[in-house]
Amino acid sequence: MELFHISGGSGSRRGRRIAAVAALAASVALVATGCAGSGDATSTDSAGGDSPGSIVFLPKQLNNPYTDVVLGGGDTAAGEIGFSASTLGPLEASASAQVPFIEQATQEGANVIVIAANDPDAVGPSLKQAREAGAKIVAFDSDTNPDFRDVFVSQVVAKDVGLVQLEMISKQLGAEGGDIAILSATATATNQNEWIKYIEDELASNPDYANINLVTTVYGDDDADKSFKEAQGLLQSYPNLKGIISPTTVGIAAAAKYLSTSDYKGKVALTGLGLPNEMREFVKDGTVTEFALWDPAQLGYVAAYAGQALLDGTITGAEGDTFTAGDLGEKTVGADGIIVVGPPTKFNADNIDDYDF
Ligand code: RAM
Repeated sequence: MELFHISGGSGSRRGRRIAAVAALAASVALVATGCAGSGDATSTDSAGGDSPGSIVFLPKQLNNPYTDVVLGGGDTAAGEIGFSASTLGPLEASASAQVPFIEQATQEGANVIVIAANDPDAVGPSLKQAREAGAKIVAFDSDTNPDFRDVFVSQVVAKDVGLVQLEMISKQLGAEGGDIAILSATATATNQNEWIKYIEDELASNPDYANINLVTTVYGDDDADKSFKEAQGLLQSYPNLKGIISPTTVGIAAAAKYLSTSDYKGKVALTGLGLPNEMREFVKDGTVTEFALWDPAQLGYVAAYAGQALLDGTITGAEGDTFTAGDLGEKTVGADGIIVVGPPTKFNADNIDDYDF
């Protein structure tokens, strides 16, 4: 089992973020050369002996550029708070891949576990054990079954994530509409599945979208190569396809790469959720008109502060609880223990150069 650790650093906020990304790159490089093992944690007390406790970040997978940005924000907040911070996680986003890492975090006595679940239930028994051992559980990015966590930090209201993608594809298809497909992440991912459900519900109920026909949903597993092949396969299976929605940064970048050198460039619309730095070239070359996302660093940042608030008793996860998330100010726990970070942003040729993540 491959295992990674990133120690929480000290120094300036910018320095900490860079350190986290560099450490991540080094860890992945170790795997690439076959040197990775189940190494022990080497967490750093970033408050110099006065740490409020330890926080472990457990993203869906480590080798995903989106994860790097999220962890950068988490590390910044952990440094501000004084948490001893580390990161554990698998290289693939499969349903049960996170379980051994949760168990390890529990054995190491983690006070807070921040997890983006690859499957809402597969992580349940191990999270239950972590809680019994005293850990607070913050889900972020992709929720667990609510029974297994204290709060869920959601980037954007889930329904709005679905609807913004439908609005964009509808605008790009124009009055004619046509057949579309979805290229998603894994089939078990809580976040994508929830967004897709809102897209399907809206397609079925909103007459504005009567001219759009969703023909299939395929899964690239947040693996760039598999996502590329799935995009290629969609156009082979559905030669009349007019558009693709990819609600994953890995999927949309891979589909854009495929379309950009195919005959479908500029003819088949592609939208969804992407990182501006990965999508810039495809916006500039005319493959993609518009896509959306949020600031992933803010997600990690708020999640760490939510962990602190749970640990010091400021919040319990009850609706109406409030806490201060550092520079991002006061956040409120909503229904079902959900904390929303902010609205989505749409990126296109006019504004993409204003963003650097
Ligand atoms: C991918 C992951 C992540 C999701 C983003 C939009 O990086 O699936 O969970 O939030 O896309």
